[in-house]
Amino acid sequence: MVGERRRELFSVGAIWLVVTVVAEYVAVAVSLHPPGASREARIIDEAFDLLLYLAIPVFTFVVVVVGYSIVRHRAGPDEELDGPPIRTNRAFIASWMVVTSVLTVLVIVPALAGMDKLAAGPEPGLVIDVRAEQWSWTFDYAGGEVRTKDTLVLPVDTRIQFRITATDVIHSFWIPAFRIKQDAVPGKVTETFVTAERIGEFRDDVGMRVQCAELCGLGHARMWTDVSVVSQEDFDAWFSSAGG
Ligand SMILES: [Cu+2]
Repeated sequence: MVGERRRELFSVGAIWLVVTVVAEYVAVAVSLHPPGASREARIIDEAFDLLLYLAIPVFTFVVVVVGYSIVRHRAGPDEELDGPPIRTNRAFIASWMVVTSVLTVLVIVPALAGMDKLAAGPEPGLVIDVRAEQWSWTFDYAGGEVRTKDTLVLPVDTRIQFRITATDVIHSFWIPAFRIKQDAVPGKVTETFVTAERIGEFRDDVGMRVQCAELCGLGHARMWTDVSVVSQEDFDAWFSSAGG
């Protein structure tokens, strides 16, 4: 009986190990992220990957144990009695609590380290005031010297501070390719920082857009604006031609 149980534990452990190695390999080999175009996107994708690598063994453990039990221990067609009652297993409970506690602490690490990296950065080289309303975005550059509504034009490799507010209801300022999202709240100014690292625009990548991410009424889904990241020279030329 004990020998049989040991053999089963060994089989389950071996299957778990193999499935986990395969799943980790796939997770490393296949990129799950949509294209990223900012410094912040790299930091957030890194944290996401680390959390995924930590989650895989937990997921495969549950799937393998349940799958093994279903296949190996299903009741036969004539078995109508309940199985033997299981009251408790102190060793299992203790180790389960220790392992899950350690994992819980570990998943905090990439989040804290990532937030630290996001906060660290040079002084912003450009401040843009963002106003959200039903159902459009307005961008004021350098205190209102230049105002745009149709395209958010940004210089590459410059840390930009967005000061965000709303005039009517709560909206959310989200640029998928930059992995940043910040609520736009009436009567309040929220902020977020981003450093675009790739020249490009919406036509190359649908993630390059400001999209409202807080359901704000009938026009919510259409509340989006192109983002265009250009070189510093092109930005300066655009800025002066726009009246700045
Ligand atoms: Cu909105």
